Amino acid sequence: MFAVTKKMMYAGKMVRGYSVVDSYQLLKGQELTEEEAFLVCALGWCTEWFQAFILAHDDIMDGSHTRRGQPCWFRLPEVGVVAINDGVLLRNHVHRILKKHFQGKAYYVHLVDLFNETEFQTISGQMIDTIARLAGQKDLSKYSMSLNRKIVQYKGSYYSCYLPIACALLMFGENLEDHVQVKDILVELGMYYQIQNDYLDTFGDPNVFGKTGTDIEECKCSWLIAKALELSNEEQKKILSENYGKNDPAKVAKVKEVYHALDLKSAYEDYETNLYEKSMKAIKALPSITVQAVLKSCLEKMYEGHK
Ligand code: GPP
Ligand code: MG
Ligand code: MG
Ligand code: MG
Repeated sequence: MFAVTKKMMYAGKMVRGYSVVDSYQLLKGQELTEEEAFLVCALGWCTEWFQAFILAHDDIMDGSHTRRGQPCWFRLPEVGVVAINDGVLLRNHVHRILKKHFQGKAYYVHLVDLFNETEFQTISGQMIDTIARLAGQKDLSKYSMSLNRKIVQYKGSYYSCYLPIACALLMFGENLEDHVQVKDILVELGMYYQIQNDYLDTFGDPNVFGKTGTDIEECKCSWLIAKALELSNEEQKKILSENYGKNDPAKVAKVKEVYHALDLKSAYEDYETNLYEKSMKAIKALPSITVQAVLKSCLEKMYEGHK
């Protein structure tokens, strides 16, 4: 039996890579051959190299300091702007791995297209994230839940949630066009994943999450500020406008005070609970029990420690 086990601890949880492997194992429902185990791991690594490229570049653009409990790659004195080239190199690994191991497979062209499309969606999300910031710096009232939804959908959802399971489906011989509902469910779940990222940027413990948040200082249109603007009165809106997006710990503290006064923690927990129930209902309505199992496993993993 070629079961893939989590024997070693890596810097990073590798949720995307493991998601490819776990999903394929559930689809197959029986022991993988040695070749299948190798190929599915190679695909898992493609999602991880893709994520490494994204994060190396994202940390430069966000002016971040730490990632996975260490200084961001570009912060190392001997790296600096060379991190741009390193990111592109990581991204190129995806297509080199695909070519080397999948070129002869019928689904090769679909894998290549999936990674290309996911990259386009992710960089488009990053573009909306950075353009929105310019608007928000001038006028915070431009931020809204619908703008945040667009950002989280494109910059995080497709590559974090849809990509790994789509890889497993392709390798299993499925046609992705036959799984439109699966995609819709995963995109919603992926948005939750990114909203959790927004939430933890302010409310997470840096010692646990391995990074210090910069969303308030960087004036990001995060789920928290969008929700705060939705719930706040005029006085609170004024405090947010005067203090959001400034690299000043006293101003950041004032924004956090408003977040606490609005009890954003409860608003986030309500969103989390509703999404779980909505997603589970949609999963149970899918025609294939096997595909249901893949998505249920994904849902449960995302909610581990939350429910
Ligand atoms: C995560 O946003 C989004 C990405 C990592 C997509 C970036 C796209 C690029 C083309 C670089 P985030 O900045 O909130 O993530 P984190 O909080 O982990 O820095
Ligand atoms: Mg970012
Ligand atoms: Mg970032
Ligand atoms: Mg973030």
